[in-house]
Amino acid sequence: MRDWCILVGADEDYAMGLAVTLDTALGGVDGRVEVWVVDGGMTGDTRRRIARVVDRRGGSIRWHRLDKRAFDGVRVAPWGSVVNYFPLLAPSLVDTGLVLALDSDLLVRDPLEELVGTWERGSAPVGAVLDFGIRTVEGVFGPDVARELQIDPTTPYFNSGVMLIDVEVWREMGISERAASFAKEHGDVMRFSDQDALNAVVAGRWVRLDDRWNVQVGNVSRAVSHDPEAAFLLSNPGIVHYSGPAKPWTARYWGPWRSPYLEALRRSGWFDSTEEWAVWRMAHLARTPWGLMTHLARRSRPRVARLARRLPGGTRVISWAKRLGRRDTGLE
Ligand SMILES: [Mn+2]
Repeated sequence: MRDWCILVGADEDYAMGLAVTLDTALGGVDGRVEVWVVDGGMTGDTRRRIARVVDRRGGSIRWHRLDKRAFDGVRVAPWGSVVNYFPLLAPSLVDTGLVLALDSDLLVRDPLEELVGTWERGSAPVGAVLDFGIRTVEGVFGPDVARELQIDPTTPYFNSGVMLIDVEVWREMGISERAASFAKEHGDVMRFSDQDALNAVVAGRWVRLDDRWNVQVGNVSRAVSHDPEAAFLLSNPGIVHYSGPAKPWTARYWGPWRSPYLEALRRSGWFDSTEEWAVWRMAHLARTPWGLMTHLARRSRPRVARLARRLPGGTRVISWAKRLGRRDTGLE
């Protein structure tokens, strides 16, 4: 076993995303990696699927059931959950000196050893990527509150979606305890969850990792038209972070890196069979505007049609699609 491990945390809503994160993360690592999963509420079936994903890639899975009472009263973003605080469990769970804490909305493209290999042990409690949207702590707290909290307002602000945790330094500085109490006491001035609390207590003593290790698609793609660096990042990310409110496994997501994500989901080991994937894909497309129609119009193979018939209203959609198929809509 190596001297670093992966730490993730998710609930039922993010489980599908967790499958893609873990499959793509482990895909680029040779040999065995320990994967700690903080379970914020998953069904037995979901746990079975996640375990399979890790097993297929030769990882070794360790489960930890989140004790929500430990985080009673912390601030949670409206779209988030208390399981977002899973990185705070690093010092009490793992035996390794270095932990890679990953969000469950990632697509890992480059070998993680390249990232882990850059870390200089003992240099800081955390290595992370500068947040592409917020940049400095005053972006969250405002200059006055930041000063009241005794943090320089211009302190760089990191995104917590991809973090290298140096367990010894983190523990010495009491980051977990201090972040948890910050999130309880100062919830009213926070905008997000763990990320704000961690930035407040780390207060700039973090190492900036190369931006390509956490390309936050929402913010980066909005900047593409006026920022050549953003265009470069978006064209070749080491890790894609689907940081916006629409997640890529849902029908609402139409942003960059959509198709590669769905392809990665198909191959992730989440689905029990090709047929289960095909049925899921049909239902997914049916929820997108025009999606199913154009998909069927493009390739109305008998197999696809047979599967579509199983869905409510499937037959109607097929004849609709065939009619539409005579002209190319250019969608999807
Ligand atoms: Mn995220």
